[in-house]
Amino acid sequence: MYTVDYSKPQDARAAQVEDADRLAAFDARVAADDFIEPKDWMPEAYRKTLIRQISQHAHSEVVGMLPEGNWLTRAPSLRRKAILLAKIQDEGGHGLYLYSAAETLGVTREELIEALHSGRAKYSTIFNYPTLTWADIGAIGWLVDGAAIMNQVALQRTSYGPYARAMVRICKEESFHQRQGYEALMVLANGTHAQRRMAQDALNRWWWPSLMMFGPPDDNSPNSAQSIRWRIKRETNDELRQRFIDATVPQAEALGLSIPDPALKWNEATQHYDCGQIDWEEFYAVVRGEGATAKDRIQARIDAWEKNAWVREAALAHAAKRSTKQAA
Ligand code: BYC
Repeated sequence: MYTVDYSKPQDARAAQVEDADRLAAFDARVAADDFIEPKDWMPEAYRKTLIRQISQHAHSEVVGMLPEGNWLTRAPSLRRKAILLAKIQDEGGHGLYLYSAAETLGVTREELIEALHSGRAKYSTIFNYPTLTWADIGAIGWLVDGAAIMNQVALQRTSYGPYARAMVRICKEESFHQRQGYEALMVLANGTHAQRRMAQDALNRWWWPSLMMFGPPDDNSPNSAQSIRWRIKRETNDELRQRFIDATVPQAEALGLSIPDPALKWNEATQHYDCGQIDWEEFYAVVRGEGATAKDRIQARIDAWEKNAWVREAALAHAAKRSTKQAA
């Protein structure tokens, strides 16, 4: 059994001690855009990197249910409530596909959950921001799911088969999430003065944290170079962030809302938007779990795990009873 280990992989040099032929064959398959499958040989550092990234992705999906769940009982109409409920259930499903993909690498679900609860595993910084108004639910769909799709479309071509296949379905669902968020904000942006102000305030608070979702800048991203070589990551943090900015600015203009960045400007020469400086101090503070929201998020997950233990026990007892009957 593989024990979950979030320490840094030793980089490709550690793999040199492993069988050189198998390593060469592995590298050739990755270079040929072949998928690596669970039973295939893989360098230990590749396995570790995948477990880290896939499980952190799974944790993000599940922790991401919490800020939205906060608004389920306060959705402004039955229609909005049904949509939000469906979206949150989708996120739970994404977590399950991703935990299952991580388990194919030899780690157990319990080990992964323990790493989240003990704070050893990370989850996306974006979910440590509070949802203060209904407009935040629209902003999460539009910006947070929008940023997630930008990253996940690229991950459909990641080199590990189970992760790539999980992404295909996740991307389909995320595009519905992005559209429902945009549509909810469009209603507010075209509504009363107070609703419009609420939409602008949500954009002001979610814009910069959404840009941080893509991770640190490329020159300060310790995992990127190796992950790109292994084709776990297909594009860099900065490339994906830029693509998101370029796609989202015209969407904000269509809503009649202003991006809270005075330095934002179309650059004719590069054919991209230039933007202001991201507050990386804030990003690293949120990654370290500073602030009350992070503690609440983890406590909510621990409470859910402990209070619902009876469901897991009942399911396991039922499965054991069925297999005893079948054996008799
Ligand atoms: N938050 O070397 P780097 C969703 C960490 S959820 C926290 O660039 P890497 C949704 C990073 O882990 C979508 N930590 O790392 C759900 C690393 O620390 P460790 C979530 C971050 O892995 C519900 C360190 O910073 N999507 O869609 O090469 C409702 C250095 O970074 C963050 C995914 O998880 C962050 N934002 O690249 C609505 C996508 N960024 O682990 C929506 C899959 C960086 O070395 N993940 N760190 O201690 C990825 O693509 C990559 O893991 C990342 C980071 C681009 C996020």
